[in-house]
Amino acid sequence: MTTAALANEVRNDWSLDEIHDLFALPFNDLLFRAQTVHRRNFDPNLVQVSTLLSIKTGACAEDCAYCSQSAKYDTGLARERLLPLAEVIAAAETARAKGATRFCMGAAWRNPTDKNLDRVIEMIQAVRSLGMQTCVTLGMLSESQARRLRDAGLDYYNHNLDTSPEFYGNVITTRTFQDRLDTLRQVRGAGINVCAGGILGMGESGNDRARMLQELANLPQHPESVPINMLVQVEGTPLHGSEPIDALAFVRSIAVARILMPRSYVRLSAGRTEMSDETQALCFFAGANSIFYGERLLTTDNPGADHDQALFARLGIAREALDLEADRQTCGGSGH
Ligand code: SAM
Ligand code: DTB
Ligand code: SF4
Repeated sequence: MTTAALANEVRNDWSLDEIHDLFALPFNDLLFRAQTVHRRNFDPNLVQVSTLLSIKTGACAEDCAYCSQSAKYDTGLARERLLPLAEVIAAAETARAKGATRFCMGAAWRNPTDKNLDRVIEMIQAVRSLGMQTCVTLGMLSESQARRLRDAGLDYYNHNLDTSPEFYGNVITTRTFQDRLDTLRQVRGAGINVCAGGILGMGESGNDRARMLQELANLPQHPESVPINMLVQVEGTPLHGSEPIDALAFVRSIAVARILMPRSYVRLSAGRTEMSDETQALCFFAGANSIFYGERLLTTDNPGADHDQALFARLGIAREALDLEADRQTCGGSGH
C-alpha cells in the first residue's frame, strides 16, 4: 500500500484496509506523504477559487438532515423562487471582479424539471460568456438532462455522495446512495466534469469517513473536483447539535483524499467560518487546493473575501488563474 501511495499512481481499486492504514499513520507522516503527492501533481502554492450562488432557495422535498433548505425542517429560511437571469449575471460579475474563476449555482431541488433546465441553461450560457467556468448543482439528473447541460457548455456538475453508504440512511431517507451514483454516472457519461465529495462532522465514524473516500476514489474515474465540507450546523435541522469533528481529524481526511485522488482538486468547502486560520493552513498543506470564496455559501456564511485574501497573503498562496480557452480546448468543453 505505502509504495502505491508514494508512487502517485491513479488507482480506482483502493481497499478499505489501505485507507485505514493511511488514516492510522502518524500525523507528520500522513501530511508529508500527502504533500509529496500534491507537489507531484500541482503547484503547492496555487488555490482554485469558486463562488457559490443559491439560484433557488428553500422548500426542498428532500429530507437531508444537515440542510437549511429542506421543507421538512423549520430553519427560519425564507424561500425564494428561481432567480431572474439579470441577478445571476450581476452576482457572477461581482464574483469575477473579486477573483473567482468558477461560478457555482445551486438549486434546492430533488431534481430539475425540463422547464427548470431551460432557465438554468440560459444562466450557464450567460456566466460562461463572462469568461468564467460554470458549475451547477440541481439534484438528480436524467441522461437527457445531463446531455442538455453538456450541450449548453456546462463545465462541472456538483453532486455529493455526502457520506458512506452505511451511514447514509441516518442522514437522508428520500433518495438512496445508489440514486447519487446513478446521477454521477449520467454526468460522467455526458462528458461533464464531475464535482463530488461529502460532509464530515455529522456524527459518522472513522470507518464511515474511510468508506466515503473509498467510494469516491473507486468511481470509474476520479471526480475532477472533490469538495470536503465540514457540517455547518443549522438550527432546526436534525443534525444541529452534532459533536463537531476534531480539526486534526478533518485535516487527516483531506490528506487521505489527496493521496487517494492525486490529480483531483480537493476543495476545503463549507465550514471554514468555524475553522482557525491555522487549521485551514494545515488543510492546504495536506493537499487542499480549492475553496469557496465570497461572503456566502448557499444559505450560510463563509469567511469574507478580505479575510481570505489576508490568509492567502500570510501563506504565500496565490489564486489560480484560468486559461479558459486552453482549458476548454484540451478537455472538450470542460476543465481540469
Ligand atoms: N439540492 C441539490 C442536491 O442536494 O443535490 C443541490 C444543493 S445541495 C445544498 C449541495 C450539497 O451541499 C449537499 O449535497 C451537501 O453535501 C452540501 N451541504 C448542504 N448543506 C450543508 C451543510 N449545512 N453543511 C455542509 N454541507 C452542506
Ligand atoms: C458542496 O460540496 N458544498 C457547497 C456546494 N457543494 C453546493 C454547498 C455548501 C452549503 C453549505 C450550507 C449552506 O450554505 O446552505
Ligand atoms: Fe434539498 Fe439539496 Fe438540501 Fe438535500 S441538500 S434538502 S436535496 S437542497
